Amino acid sequence: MVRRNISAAVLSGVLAVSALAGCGGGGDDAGSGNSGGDDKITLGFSQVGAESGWRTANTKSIQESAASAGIDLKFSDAQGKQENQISAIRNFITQKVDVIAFSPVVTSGWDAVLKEAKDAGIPVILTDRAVDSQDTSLYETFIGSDFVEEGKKAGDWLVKEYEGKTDKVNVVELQGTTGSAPAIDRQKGFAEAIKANPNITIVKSQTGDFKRADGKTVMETFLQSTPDIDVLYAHNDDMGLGAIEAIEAAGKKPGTDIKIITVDAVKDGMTALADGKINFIVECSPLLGPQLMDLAKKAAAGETLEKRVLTEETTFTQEQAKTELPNRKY
Ligand code: GYE
Repeated sequence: MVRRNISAAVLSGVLAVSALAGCGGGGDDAGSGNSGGDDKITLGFSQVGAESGWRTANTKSIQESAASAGIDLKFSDAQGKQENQISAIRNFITQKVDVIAFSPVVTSGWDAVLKEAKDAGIPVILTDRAVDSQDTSLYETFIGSDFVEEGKKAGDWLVKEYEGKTDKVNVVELQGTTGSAPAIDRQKGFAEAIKANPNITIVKSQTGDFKRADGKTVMETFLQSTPDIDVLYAHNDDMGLGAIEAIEAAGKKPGTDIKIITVDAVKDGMTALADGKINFIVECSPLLGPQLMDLAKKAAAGETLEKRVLTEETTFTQEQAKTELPNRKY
């Protein structure tokens, strides 16, 4: 099949790489070689799960962009478990896919399986979340947001909000999945941003696993144990939305009695922001699909990729949310 929007040079590069991959196991894989054959790139993608609105939008972006880029996507949902991701990656290696991409649920414990992919000659692209592997040759590139920066933006807003005031500000924090890059970094960036203001303190911090239901139950325990909460910082919209339910059930007004800062800016979060129930959202874009497909094609063609590809993002106040909401795609 003749494919659209792919240059002859890239195409021949792709063919060369798939031919090599075919020879790697001594096999005689069909499809690589003659023009007119099915020379599609195969991308194995291991997704974290479906824990949040962000994740659902991310999955959709990856599936749709693979289809429009003419990439054969093998998609695997790990249901939040690292061991599922490791076995999905091993399966992709056995299937001799051209490229592997995955969004690591936690940062540590990847060296062995990444080494297996490297030994098999299959390039790996980290998508959305980082790993803590010291050997950066184990992956080609890492595409995603700067989570420390996101945490900083959240903290900077808070510092500004209480500028010139010396009263104690009690903050509770709902952390993302324990050991995940966004939870580690969003905590770090936020703590850095508020540290020069000793009146602003984090009085409680616990994981809500990036899930709405957990955000609600953890917020319930925060409300029971800590009567004077001024601010909630939730590492994603979903946990913030769950917490809003708990706050309302406790007879308090979210956004007024307790100020709320979240990260992501998915439609439900933006709606709560426009309604005055959330005060500030730091955007984290899940629309990584198109760039990922581009990088996958380049990796399959043997090109050297930039080691870090950053996503561009912004922040939203309540007023900005009202303007943005009609255009929000996810
Ligand atoms: O913020 C959260 C999701 O890794 C950036 O994971 C992602 C985070 C996102 O569950 O909603």
